Amino acid sequence: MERPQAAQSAVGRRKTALLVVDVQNDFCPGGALAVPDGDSIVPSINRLARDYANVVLTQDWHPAGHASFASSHPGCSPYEQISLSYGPQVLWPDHCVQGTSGAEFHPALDIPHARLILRKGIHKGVDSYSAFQEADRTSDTGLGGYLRSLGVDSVDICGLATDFCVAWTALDARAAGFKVRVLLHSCRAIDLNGSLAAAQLQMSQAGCDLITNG
Ligand code: VGL
Ligand code: ZN
Repeated sequence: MERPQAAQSAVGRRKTALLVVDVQNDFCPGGALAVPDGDSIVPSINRLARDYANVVLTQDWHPAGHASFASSHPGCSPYEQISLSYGPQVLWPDHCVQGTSGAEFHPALDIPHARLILRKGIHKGVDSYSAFQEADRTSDTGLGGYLRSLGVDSVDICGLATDFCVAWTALDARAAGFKVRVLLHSCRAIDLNGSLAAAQLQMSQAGCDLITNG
């Protein structure tokens, strides 16, 4: 016998997780690395999240003196690119330092049923835009295995910033074999030297669906 429609869609929803990337004070207006309009996506993310049984929040979570901070490299300024042992690294203002208010989620983010908070960028010498793999491209965060073990085969991604942590997370999710939709209306970008256009091209070339409506 056919399963009822409601049961089918409930199962479908469980197979798709919502990843809410870095909706933190430091990435919102007034924060250390404010993304223009970053806080404007919070209401739509709260609404969106109600439709998902599996929600993962990511949190950029750096120790003081992190390698991605310009202040850790004498003579360097924020938004400059340098070369680290694992490759090129954009330098940022100090942001999302572990335990500070800037690292907390935006106070209006309201997703009490989120089941995992994944902290990334926790190693002093290695950045991690991606929620799946650190910038050395070898250290795994465990997120792929976690999602697989729940039977998740597809991820919808929203949050901050479209052209850095959202994009790297989307590309790594594809590389790990997940279907990927990027909900662009619930993302905002930093857009540094054309980084938004480049990230969108890379994501679509990698087979991510970029969703602009909704
Ligand atoms: C991010 C720059 C540095 C992001 C995190 O969440 O997109 N960008 N750290
Ligand atoms: Zn960071």
